[in-house]
Amino acid sequence: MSQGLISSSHWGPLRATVSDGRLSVASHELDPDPSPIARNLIAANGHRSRVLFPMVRRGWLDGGPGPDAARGEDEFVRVSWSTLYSVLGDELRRVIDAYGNSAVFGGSYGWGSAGRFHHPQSQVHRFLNQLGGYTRSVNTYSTGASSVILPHVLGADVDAVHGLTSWDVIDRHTTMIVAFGGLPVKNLQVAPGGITQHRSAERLRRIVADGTKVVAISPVRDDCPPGPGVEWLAISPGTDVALMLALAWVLVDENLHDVEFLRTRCAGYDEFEQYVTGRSDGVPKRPEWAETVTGVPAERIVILAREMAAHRTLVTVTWSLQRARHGEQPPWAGIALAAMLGQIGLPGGGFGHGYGSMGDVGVPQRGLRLPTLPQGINPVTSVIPVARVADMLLDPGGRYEYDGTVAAYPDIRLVYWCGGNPFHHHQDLSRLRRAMARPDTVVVHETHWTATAKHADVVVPAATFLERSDIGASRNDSAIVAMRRILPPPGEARTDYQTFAELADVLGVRAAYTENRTEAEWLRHLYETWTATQTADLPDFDAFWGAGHLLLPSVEPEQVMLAAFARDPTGAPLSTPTGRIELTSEVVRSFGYDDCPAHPVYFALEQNAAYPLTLVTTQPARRLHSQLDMGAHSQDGKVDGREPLTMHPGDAARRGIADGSVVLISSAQGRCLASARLTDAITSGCVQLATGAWYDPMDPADPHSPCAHGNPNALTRDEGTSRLAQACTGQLVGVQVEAWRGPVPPITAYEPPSFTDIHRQETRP
Ligand SMILES: Nc1nc2c(c(=O)[nH]1)N[C@H]1C(S)=C(S)[C@@H](COP(=O)(O)OP(=O)(O)OC[C@H]3O[C@@H](n4cnc5c(=O)[nH]c(N)nc54)[C@H](O)[C@@H]3O)O[C@H]1N2
Ligand SMILES: Nc1nc2c(c(=O)[nH]1)N[C@H]1C(S)=C(S)[C@@H](COP(=O)(O)OP(=O)(O)OC[C@H]3O[C@@H](n4cnc5c(=O)[nH]c(N)nc54)[C@H](O)[C@@H]3O)O[C@H]1N2
Ligand SMILES: [Mo]
Repeated sequence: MSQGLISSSHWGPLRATVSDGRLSVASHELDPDPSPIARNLIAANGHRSRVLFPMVRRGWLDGGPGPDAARGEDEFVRVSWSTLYSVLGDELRRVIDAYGNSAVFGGSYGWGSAGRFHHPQSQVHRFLNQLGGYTRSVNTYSTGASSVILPHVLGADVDAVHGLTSWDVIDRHTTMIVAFGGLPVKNLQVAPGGITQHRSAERLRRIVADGTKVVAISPVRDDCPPGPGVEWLAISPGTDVALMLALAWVLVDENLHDVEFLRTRCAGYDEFEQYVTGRSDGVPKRPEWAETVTGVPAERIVILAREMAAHRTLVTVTWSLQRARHGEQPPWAGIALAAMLGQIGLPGGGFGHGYGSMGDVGVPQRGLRLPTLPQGINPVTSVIPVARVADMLLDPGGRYEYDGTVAAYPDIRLVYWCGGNPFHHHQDLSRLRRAMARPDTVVVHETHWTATAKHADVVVPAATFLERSDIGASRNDSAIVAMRRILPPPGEARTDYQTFAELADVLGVRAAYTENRTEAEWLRHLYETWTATQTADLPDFDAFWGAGHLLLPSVEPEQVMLAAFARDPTGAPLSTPTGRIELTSEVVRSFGYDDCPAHPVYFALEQNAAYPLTLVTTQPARRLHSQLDMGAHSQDGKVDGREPLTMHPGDAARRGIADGSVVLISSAQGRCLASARLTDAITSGCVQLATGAWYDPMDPADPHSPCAHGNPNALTRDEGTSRLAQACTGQLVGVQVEAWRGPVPPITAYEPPSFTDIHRQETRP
């Protein structure tokens, strides 16, 4: 029997013990394949980068609220909790009274930590709703383009589409997987809210080991586990749609497409075919054309198309492909290709989205409502697509288009972030610094001194998930976990709930916010209101809490996406205007967007001769985003403390770059350092740098100084996918790489800012 108190994280459940103040973390016996990301927890606990006390930025405290370019370089002043509640309460009141609730941006995008009650976004939204609401954001950085295009094409929400064919069905029925973006196992460690029993990686490895033909189309070889049937098809990043169109061209040319499926289940195929054959635009999408664009040999494209038609084929597209300019196109073109094969709705065939992107994709969907903290009602109608945050702050009143609408950016005076790290997730960080200089006040609740916390005026020290009790649950997970408080919060850190309750008190809405419940009472309440909605006979709260987890009834594992529709398209129509799969969308056409026309189209990446390499900014294998980057597992992946840039030896030799040396990466937006890692497992012309190294501008006073640590968002471009989705395009950016000849700067990202302690009248460090 394992020892230790149970908790749960986005990368899985764990058991933790504390002896002599030292934390140790072990896996949970329920989990057959625990993630080593948990190792990062040890160093993060008690790390110098923890926010220990309420802090207010010097310039804001002395000069009052207002735009200030000193955010990010100023020092802080330690204040008491009562001072913090009073100055922050006054400021919220001032902004809301003077400018209205839409002047408060409370989108607060980010993953926070596992736990349904302390879910930071739910807490901040519930709090701001008690005050009359806030400007919110819609969609995600994850699937921002898909979430807008897929409803037009399939009449379904992206969450209802991704991975709906389960791994079990793929294992049993699929004979060929054509994986655009590959099937990277590294990404299967996590799911929002946690994975109690990691099984996806093992299922994928088994499918691959069994000899299933897998064509992993990616600039990176390691994007698929090795197996006898695995072929790496190296492709130039951003060109997948060209390959899809050429495969479609061969299907038409050799009459291998399923005319009946296209006629009865799809709308607008003819127009798409005219584009494929070049009758509409004069460019036949022949394999020879695609070879010059993608780097994939034309003969291979011809044979691949024949193989796809001959097999039970799953066409899958990772989410990464839609996190780029014109990101609407790869999932749409992937659906068109799968539709031409006519296997949508057949077990193991058709289209998939996000296999290899997230641990819960391909896990049978439970459609489970989770225990959820009610957020209340937000009467404010002002809203932005999530990745347009810097545009909003820099251009109040500016007009933008989105999914057929035109709207104006609100005039934001106060930015409130709780549970996210925009200096991790957003693009073009020096532009974000300029944007964050614009509002009167920036408030950040953080556990650690991230770059976002350093750019705030009011920094609220937050307890981590190990420092509070909660209920861990995730949408398709097999269990619900009783998360126990393992440690007391260090210094004066408090849970976000405690902070909001006290702030609500200052603002006269405490009872509405807390409903007079303590944390323990809320957990019981959320559990009981949740069990009341479930049909299964579930244990009461005390039994659940005592047991440590609750295994949920198993679900039908043989799920197949769009099976009912494919069997009977008129009896079970899709929720599109035609009831069919829209390969041409009249609704999208009616928007008149040249950057997202009526059917899938190939757009070439913008080229800039000064930045001839394409940087791919993938999810980090050794951490979750920026979280716990100071931990041992994350640090073990760095070279001399810097994030590695994967590069082809030929590209390196031409630039005089040696393996392990420090390089300077430049883009039209900015610069950062990294350590070169040379390997022929990457396509020439492409370099790769994972996200999540904490942003570390060499000179915080100069917004254009390079990041010393290797944060790719110092380089990326802050531009929407298209006028349709306006989604994040952070995955790809044109760069140049050169050997770094200057003195190698230290990594200072984890150092807390200097602050004055008015209690002790001293300055640190
Ligand atoms: N270039 C590029 N950029 C990308 C991507 C990419 O592919 N390329 N991917 C994008 C994607 S898909 C995503 S989802 C985003 C991820 O972006 P984020 O979700 O913003 O990244 P995290 O590092 O998870 O940030 C969560 C923050 O919450 C804090 N936190 C954790 N628990 C708590 C808590 O209980 N309370 C409070 N107050 N804070 C807490 C953590 O310390 C951390 O700083 O990044 C996006 N950015
Ligand atoms: N370990 C770990 N796992 C994670 C996360 C994490 O932070 N850490 N984050 C999670 C989150 S929030 C999300 S949204 C998902 C994201 O899931 P994805 O967006 O799918 O993940 P990425 O790792 O960014 O990209 C997957 C692969 O796509 C390939 N790729 C990139 N561009 C192209 C291209 O143009 N063409 C082709 N063919 N391939 C390309 C890259 O080589 C990369 O390895 O990951 C989740 N999983
Ligand atoms: Mo994501």
